[in-house]
Amino acid sequence: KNSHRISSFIQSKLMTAEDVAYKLPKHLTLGTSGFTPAGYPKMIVPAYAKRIMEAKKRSGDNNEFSINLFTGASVGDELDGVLARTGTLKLRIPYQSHIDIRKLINNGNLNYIDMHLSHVGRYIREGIFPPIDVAIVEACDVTSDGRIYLTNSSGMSGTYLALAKDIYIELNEAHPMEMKGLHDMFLPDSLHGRPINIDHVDDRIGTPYFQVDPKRIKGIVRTNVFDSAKGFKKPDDISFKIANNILEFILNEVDHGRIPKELLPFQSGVGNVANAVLSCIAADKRFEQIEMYTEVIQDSIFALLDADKLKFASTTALTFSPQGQIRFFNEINELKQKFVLRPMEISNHPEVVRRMALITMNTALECDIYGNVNSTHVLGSSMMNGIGGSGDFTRNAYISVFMAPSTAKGETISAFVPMVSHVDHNEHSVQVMVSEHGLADLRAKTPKQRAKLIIEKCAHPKYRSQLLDYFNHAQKVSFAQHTPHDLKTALSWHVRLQETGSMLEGDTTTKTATR
Ligand code: 0RQ
Repeated sequence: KNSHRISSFIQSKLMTAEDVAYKLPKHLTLGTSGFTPAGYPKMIVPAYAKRIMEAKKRSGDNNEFSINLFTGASVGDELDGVLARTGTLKLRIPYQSHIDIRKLINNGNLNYIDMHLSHVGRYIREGIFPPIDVAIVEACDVTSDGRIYLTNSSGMSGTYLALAKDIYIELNEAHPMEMKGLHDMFLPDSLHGRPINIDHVDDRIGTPYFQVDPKRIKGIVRTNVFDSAKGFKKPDDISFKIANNILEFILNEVDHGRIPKELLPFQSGVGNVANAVLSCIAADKRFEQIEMYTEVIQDSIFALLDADKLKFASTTALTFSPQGQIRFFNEINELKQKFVLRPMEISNHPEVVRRMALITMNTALECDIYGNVNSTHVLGSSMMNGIGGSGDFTRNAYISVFMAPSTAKGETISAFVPMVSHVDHNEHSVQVMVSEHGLADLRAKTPKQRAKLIIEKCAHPKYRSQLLDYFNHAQKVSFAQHTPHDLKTALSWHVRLQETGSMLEGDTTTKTATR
């Protein structure tokens, strides 16, 4: 554990989490640091939740408090969990992955606006969303002239610090002072802005801190806690197969001169498959050094570092397990040269993403035979996490790849369906679809050619003939032949899943509908 030098400025602002909890308004729009879940505040909000619960007990009034919670992306239980359990959350933006928040959303008890992360700042600056009353941001240092040095994520911190009426800082001493210098703080102009001059993954255009008028900092709470990111799970066989299919595709693109030999920067989402891709690159002699331009870096980066294959990584969060955090902090001086943390308004900005010429790799819940992807809604209605940055990156990618295991829930669900029950990424943006069975290169293909490829290459053998039957039948009854559909049965797989617990025709082994 580190012990920070507490300056007289910090000393003059010190408060306990409980002190702050009693200063926060009862009706609050709160903007916090934190992204997937890294660098989020961990002490003040649990104290505030305690205050709310005590007040509720005393008065029995459920409407005495109401909270809108704005973050960068998903945050830990100390923020999403404790607030969800107070029953006072009214609005949550823009991305979450907490079980209690998800329950509230899907029971219809919490307004959730699922949006492209690159749009969030604008919506707040322009007053489309309510203004930020209070920003609570985790930092590793604060200076008397108001320079705030962030911790494991950048997310929306800069924007909330710029816009909030009051600022509270959690000074987290678990982070070494050497974290200073990792961040590159720069916010875009509104409307006709200056170009964002990032030409290379490692370009810096801002400052390592975000500066505010120190008078706006109303209090500083000392903490010493790690982020609650889960431990690193070794990718499974299916993830490795998907990863290998992607890498073979990339090498083939290099052979055809469409990707340079030194490759292009990678963006990858969170989860098993994303980790497997990096593990495979680390182990595969055909790959030398790679660059990342992404939102989230997980523990799988260490395999690349150990193989000396990481040239540079630009991200908005370092989402490490406790072991990963310890390793990163121990090697911070060395590793600092290879990382930059950017605000998500920059990391996800279409202008920069397009200029970076990225190979993007994100995960689909389901994909239809024509290449439309659903990443967010189970059975068209139940929110999983949110679109996050996947749309920002996909739409502006040099090559956009979507990956999915071909089935879910013990093969009762096919990830490849006649028509997706919700569209996040449409057929015009999805260029490559891949499962453990193979890869469908959808570029320059007509809808009917795409359908054949997706069924043949990606679908699970168990569902292939059922998909072909649909496709053949659709061509017979469709209103027109460009993108043939039978509108009567296009969503029948989802209806069957809801009614019988399986998408498979004649499957009598399951009875419970999946939620
Ligand atoms: O549920 O654990 O209960 O079995 O969905 O699926 O396979 O564990 O995959 O953790 O990578 O999540 C799309 C949700 C995938 C994620 C999604 C069930 C499956 C399992 C999770 P169980 P896996 P992952 C960077 C980019 C959108 C945002 C994004 C996501 C659970 O990747 O949120 O990409 N993406 N952001 O069983 C019903 C289906 C299903 C299904 C899988 N068709 N129907 N359930 N599952 N397919 C990050 C940010 O932007 C911040």
